[in-house]
Amino acid sequence: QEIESFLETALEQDRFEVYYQPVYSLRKGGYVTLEALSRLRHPTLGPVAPEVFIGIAEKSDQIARLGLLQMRRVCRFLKEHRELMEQIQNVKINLSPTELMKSGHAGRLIGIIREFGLKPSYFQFEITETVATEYSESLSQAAAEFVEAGIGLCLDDFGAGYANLNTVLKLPFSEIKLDKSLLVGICEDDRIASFYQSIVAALQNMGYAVIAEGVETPKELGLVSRWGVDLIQGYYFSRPLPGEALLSAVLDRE
Ligand code: G
Ligand code: G
Ligand code: MN
Ligand code: NA
Repeated sequence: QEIESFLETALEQDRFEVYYQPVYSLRKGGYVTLEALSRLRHPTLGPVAPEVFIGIAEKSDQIARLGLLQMRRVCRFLKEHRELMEQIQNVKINLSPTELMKSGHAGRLIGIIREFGLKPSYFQFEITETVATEYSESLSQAAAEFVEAGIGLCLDDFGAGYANLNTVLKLPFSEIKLDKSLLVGICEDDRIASFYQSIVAALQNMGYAVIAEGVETPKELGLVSRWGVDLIQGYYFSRPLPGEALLSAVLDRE
């Protein structure tokens, strides 16, 4: 409850931050995309976990307001750093079910991108499989608007709960992000390793680009790369970083 009113103040005063976690392409040998992740700091309690404030915000209109604020923040950052945009293919933004089912929200997000003079195709929206499960007319309509505008869709957290063929087929995803929980045990248990490898093969055979999330160790990296995964997001390469640190991490690599 205390966090709820703190959230309200943070929204009114635009006090959220955006961190960026770069995604590495093994084939290209460099970072090719970024995921924007919201951060919030309480003056006395310290950092509030995104799981906590996103969860609370999703219970009301707050999540849509947060989505619009963060969209502006990301656009402002990109506009100020054109050199980053030349290096990176797109930026991934997380969207919640509730905000997508709100009528007019998709159009407002696209409107912000255009207002900043940026290309919609420079963005990719991440939707969690739980979202895709709570399938609705308004969700598919929002997805169609995004695709029409040239915005790509990524199925987030695949394997964390509701992974099945229907979830994958429901919306026009171009990319699928394998949840970090799927990596647990791949180095120790051949069956778990086979499972991960098979999911990668199945999704790639269906035409999806696959991202391995949560890669932390050289051993994990070695395995997923042998299994044909090109896109790697994880602490092995980089944690989520504040804007300035992200710029030096991505631009220094050339
Ligand atoms: O780094 P991490 O703890 O940031 O993120 C936790 C979860 O919070 C992620 O699964 C991510 O999808 C979600 N998340 C982070 N930022 C945002 C945001 O701005 N909007 C939405 N809807 N979800 C977010
Ligand atoms: O939206 P999503 O749940 O995909 O957000 C990614 C989450 O995964 C963020 O909370 C981010 O901080 C976290 N994450 C990214 N890479 C790693 C990693 O290598 N290890 C762990 N433990 N978490 C990671
Ligand atoms: Mn995500
Ligand atoms: Na995820």
